Amino acid sequence: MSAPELAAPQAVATAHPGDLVNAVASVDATFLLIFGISAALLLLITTAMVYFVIRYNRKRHPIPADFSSNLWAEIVWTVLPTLLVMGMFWSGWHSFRALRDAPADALEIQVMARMWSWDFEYPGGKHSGTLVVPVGRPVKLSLTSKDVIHGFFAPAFRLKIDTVPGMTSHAWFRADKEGEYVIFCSVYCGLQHARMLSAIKAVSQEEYDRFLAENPASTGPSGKAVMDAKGCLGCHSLDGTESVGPTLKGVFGSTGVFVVPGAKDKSEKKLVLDEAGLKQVIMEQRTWRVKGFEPIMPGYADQLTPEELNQIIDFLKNGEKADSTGGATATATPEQGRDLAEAQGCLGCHSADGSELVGPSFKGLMGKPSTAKDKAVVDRAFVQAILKDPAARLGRPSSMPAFPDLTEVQRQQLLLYLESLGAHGGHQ
Ligand code: HEC
Ligand code: HEC
Ligand SMILES: [Cu+2]
Repeated sequence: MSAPELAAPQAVATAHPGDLVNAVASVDATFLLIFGISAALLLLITTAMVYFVIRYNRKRHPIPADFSSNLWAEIVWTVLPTLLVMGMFWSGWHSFRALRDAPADALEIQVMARMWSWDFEYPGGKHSGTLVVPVGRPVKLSLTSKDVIHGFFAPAFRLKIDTVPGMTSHAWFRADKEGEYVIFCSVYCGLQHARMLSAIKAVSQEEYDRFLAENPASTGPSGKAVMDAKGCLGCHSLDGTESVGPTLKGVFGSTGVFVVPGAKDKSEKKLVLDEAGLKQVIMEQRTWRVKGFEPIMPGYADQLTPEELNQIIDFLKNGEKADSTGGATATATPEQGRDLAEAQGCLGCHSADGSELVGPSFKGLMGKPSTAKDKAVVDRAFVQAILKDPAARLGRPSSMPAFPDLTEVQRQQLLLYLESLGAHGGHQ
């Protein structure tokens, strides 16, 4: 990654005649104007002062002149400063408007600040920790904060805006040159404030499109559509409520407890509902049934194509936001986990290299005794629990936030990532 540069983006062409002034140029012009006037006044006043000190010292001028008023002097020193101040105000107002009024065709991106990282959400629902934008296109930011007040500061675009919890503020900019521009947090927001860095990455439109497509957030929940069409949703909810059948929310990766209804043998059979398990449950004409439910679910062997089955499993696994482009089931990888840890802000508090930030480093964390009250070893179950409710798992309040909205697949990605950083005392 090349070092973020602070240079002003060049105005290559005014692709948007609507934004009369380029905001960056306008802010700079105001700055120069105010600086110029101040410098001129400083020079003028200092020169006059030195001149008067020499010209009118007591030796040369033993008897002071005595006069009570001078109409012209009063007019000049009232009117001139007023004009100067009004000129500065007019220029400032002009650039303020240029900074405020986003062009109507601007690309809208949601910005969420939190301790101690940035989250950018693009149209369509994709998230990232660095702000990727197409070059030449105006970008409108809607900014807010999850916890305390932060400040979005992108000097290259002369933007500095507070992000306030419970309030949405707006800003816009346009990168006219490809490159990377640094983002700081400008409001002191706690321990890791100084590390709350990110960047605006201005790329070509094609590269931006590719970036968005990399992990399409929701290109239509085709797995869900299949389930709707095949009637699954008549018996199964997706929101956690039980109906005729158990809810399918969070079913992927869970362990189902099955029995054979009416059989003398009351033994239970446990089945992990992963790809293979789900396939069995959905396709086979089963005698064993989820404990506590009626045996009314039909077998779907002759009703679902392998493609459709894949789409359903894909949906159950990844939810609506997952890739559903071709029924190819996405598998969790440590790299996805790393990206997610960055996007979710974990890496603002946890390092990957063994250094201590606010929280313990992820490096070698798995298998280590935790900081929890019961000193339990950090294993998969521990991480799952701490993500859901840190205070409950740790047995005391903590600055580690809860992540209740992660999907099962996302938690798997994070686990794989943690495991990829090695286990405590483990072999590497
Ligand atoms: C007529 C109602 C009905 C329909 C239609 C139906 N199911 Fe079911 N399903 C059930 C019932 C009842 C159970 C629990 C008893 C059992 O194991 O069959 C169940 C169990 C399941 C389970 C196991 C859940 C768990 O928590 O262990 C899965 C997965 C499942 N169904 C998926 C599907 C899919 C996918 C479809 C559509 C292709 C579908 N079902 C259609 C009624 C239905
Ligand atoms: C605002 C800072 C912050 C963020 C963001 C954060 N954590 Fe933590 N985390 C902590 C702190 C502090 C602890 C130590 C718990 C304590 O002692 O209070 C901790 C503890 C943990 C532990 C247990 C380690 C141990 O030894 O007890 C795990 C695992 C963990 N975090 C994972 C994550 C993951 C995964 C994410 C992102 C999804 C995340 N954290 C986001 C601050 C944070
Ligand atoms: Cu901050």
